[in-house]
Amino acid sequence: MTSASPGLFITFEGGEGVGKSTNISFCADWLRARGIEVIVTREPGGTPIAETIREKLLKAHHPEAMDPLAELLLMFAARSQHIQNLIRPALARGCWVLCDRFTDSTIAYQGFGRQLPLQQISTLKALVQQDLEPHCTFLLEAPLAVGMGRARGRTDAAGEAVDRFEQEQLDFFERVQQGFDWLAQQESRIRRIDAARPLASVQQQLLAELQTLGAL
Ligand code: T5A
Repeated sequence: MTSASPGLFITFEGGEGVGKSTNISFCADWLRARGIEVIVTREPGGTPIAETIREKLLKAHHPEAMDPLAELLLMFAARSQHIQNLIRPALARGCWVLCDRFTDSTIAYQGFGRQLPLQQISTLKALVQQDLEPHCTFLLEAPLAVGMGRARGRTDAAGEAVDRFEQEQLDFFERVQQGFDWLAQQESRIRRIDAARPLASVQQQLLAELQTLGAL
């Protein structure tokens, strides 16, 4: 978080289907019931231009393969738009911003998954984020089979097709998971949440964590 921002910036991270959207919504409702102004947003996306970039990034089939560096640059292009037009203004107004994925996902998916150099990501991160860092990150962790099974159950129930990332092979997702594990060891802002447990138990831990963040 920037030192000038009165709001809190909280990100939710983890692999496919671990429960980020479900739990962001739960945390937002809980905070709003306590009179806190909350904005829920996501990456890639969050503003009209960033959502357009998201469509290109997630679209399962293109007439050509997406170059990994182009994918990385698009993630940061969407992020720049999101930070400038939504995240920073909201924090400056004193809102809490709850964001479904942020740069930790880029490190895990493009850095570890696609095996792009972490130095390139670090350079882009400095350019795009400057002094902005999440105040706190909840890393939802579950075995791959659990998360992917939940994600598949949700897309089947909604009649949706799998996106471009969900088409990847198991070894890609294993590297992504190693990336999140590595990040959790580097960054003290990351709080690990065992998301394989029943939802009520996951949410109990999230509330306990939220209560440590402010005078709630
Ligand atoms: N990406 C993103 C990058 O490669 N680089 C980047 O920099 C960024 C920002 C985004 C894709 O983009 C990639 C990563 C992604 O592949 P997305 O649609 O945001 O795509 O994909 P996911 O984050 O995977 O979203 P999902 O909606 O699939 O997963 P969630 O949000 O983690 O899971 P959720 O809440 O939808 O839950 C899934 C199902 O499980 C149930 C829920 O009810 C739901 O049905 N569930 C539980 N069931 C039992 N017990 C629990 N504890 C449960 N928690 C949830």
